[in-house]
Amino acid sequence: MSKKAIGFLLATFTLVAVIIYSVQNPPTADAQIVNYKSESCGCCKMWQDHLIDNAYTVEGVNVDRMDLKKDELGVPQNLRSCHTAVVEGYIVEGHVPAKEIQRLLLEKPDAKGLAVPGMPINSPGMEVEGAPNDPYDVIVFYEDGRQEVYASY
Ligand SMILES: [Cu+2]
Repeated sequence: MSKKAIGFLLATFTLVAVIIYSVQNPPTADAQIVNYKSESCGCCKMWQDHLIDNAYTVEGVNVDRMDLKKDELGVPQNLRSCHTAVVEGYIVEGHVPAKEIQRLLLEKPDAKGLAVPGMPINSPGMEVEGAPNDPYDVIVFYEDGRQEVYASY
């Protein structure tokens, strides 16, 4: 085999190894999520468990005044829910599915964050056995006030 052919094979093997590695270790796998919540909030805790089940590292931080925390982080009034999380500089407000956080971290839009306003029944962490699903949108919001539908459930 020529040196060139060996070089080509090595390059190919390296590329394949890198691809396999990145598929098995998506960039979100070691994303640190800090979740601000009230100590008494059960669904906030259930949402954290949903993230942990999806291989995120979550630190829950109990806050006395969530309204002040949301003011400080700049969560728009109309998008507010129970907990407010921060991941890689993005705000994640409310019961956003882990899948959409993964998409956010892959696409890295020039946005401020994602939100699921309110607390829709059967969104992650809001499971109610036997209750019909509340349809809901995941909203992406921007520094300049723009808000768009990111995903619909
Ligand atoms: Cu909640």
